[in-house]
Formats: sequence, structure tokens, C-alpha cells
Amino acid sequence: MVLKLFYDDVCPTSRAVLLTVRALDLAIDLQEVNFFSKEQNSELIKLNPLERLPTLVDDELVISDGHAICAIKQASVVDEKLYFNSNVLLPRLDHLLFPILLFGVKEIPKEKLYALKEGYQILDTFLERGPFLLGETVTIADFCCVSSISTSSILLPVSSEMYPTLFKWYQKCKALPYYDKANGVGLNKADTLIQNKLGGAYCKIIS
Ligand SMILES: N[C@@H](CCC(=O)N[C@@H](CS)C(=O)NCC(=O)O)C(=O)O
Repeated sequence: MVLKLFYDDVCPTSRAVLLTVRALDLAIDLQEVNFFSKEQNSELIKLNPLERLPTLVDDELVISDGHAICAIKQASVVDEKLYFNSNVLLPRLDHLLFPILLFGVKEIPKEKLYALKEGYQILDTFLERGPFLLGETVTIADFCCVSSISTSSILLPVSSEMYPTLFKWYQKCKALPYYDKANGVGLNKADTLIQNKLGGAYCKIIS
């Protein structure tokens, strides 16, 4: 049976899965779902009561975590960096973005920005042995982290002076042949969405 993926490319973890799908050239049935009206997709709700995106269906198996979906197709040596993304980068990004996207908040508290900067700093250190997170070859750990970092860079651009290694890695990820299709398109949508939510309050923060 062909794998089926429910996703919204506005969401970073959906894009991490799209990067994995494109890199491995997997045959997959892509089902785009709007995150803001996902409850209208009865098939998704039936399969996944958590209503989480992304959700992958592989015959009887339903997986509703982007990191776990990526890992189905790649060995578990990357686990540590995946957990760094799911336990450090993503929650810090969510704490910043969700109030803006869902509750009309237009100001970014200093402490939340500090937490995100700390995430950038840790990743910058992780990448010292680069060029990718696990060395010479790009892995799903890079896909998961770049989908988060690219989203957070909408609010906090990756400074080449403060995070030189992270900056170089981000440029390298952006140069991957499938990057634009798998991550760039949804990222632009996320950028527009955030700008609309912030309205006049929108400004890039120069760290
Ligand atoms: N740990 C999950 C996080 C996924 C996640 O938070 N997805 C959001 C969209 S960006 C979602 O579907 N949230 C459901 C909700 O808030 O109702 C993963 O790695 O896939």
C-alpha cells in the first residue's frame, strides 16, 4: 500500500517529513490539510484523535509525530539530534509562535526570545564538526532542525556573526536540490501568515 501523509506545509514538522520524502524519493500520497480547519477532515480525525499534523498512514500503522515519521526510513543514530529538535527547538518556537498565531498576541517577550537564541547557540556548537549535524552527509536530523530554524528565522534571523556555523549550515540546507519545493514553499506561506497576524507590529528582530 502507498504511504499516505496528512500535512500542512505551514507547519515545520510537516516540512521535515516533506524533506525526507523528497530526499529519499518515496512514493507517497500527499494529503494537504489546513491546520486551522483540520477538524473538517473526517479521515484524519478518525485515524488520529490527537488531530496532529503531520500524520502518516502506512497500511494499519498510523504515526503522528514528524520525527518518528522521518525515522521510519533512516537509522536511529540520529535520535539525539531529533530529540534536540523535538524537546528544545520546537517547544521554544511554539511558545513564541502559538500566542501570535492563535491568540492575537503582537509582542514577543524577551525571555522567549532568549530561549530561542539559546537554541541557536547550542545548534551552532553541535555543528562545529559539520557541515551537517552528523558530519558529511545530510540526514533527517538536518531536515527536522532546518524546518524549525527556517520557521524561527522569520522572527529571529540567523545572524552570520553570532552563529557562524549555524549560518553556514542553513545556507547548505537551502542549497539542497529539493529544499525549495519541500520547505521553501510552506515557509513562505508561514512568513505571510505571521506577517498578517502581527500586522503593523511585524518587524525582523536583529539579534
Ligand atoms: N511533536 C509533533 C508536533 C507536531 C505539531 O505540534 N503539529 C501541530 C501543527 S504545527 C498540530 O498539528 N497541532 C495540533 C493542535 O494544536 O491542535 C511532531 O513532531 O510532529
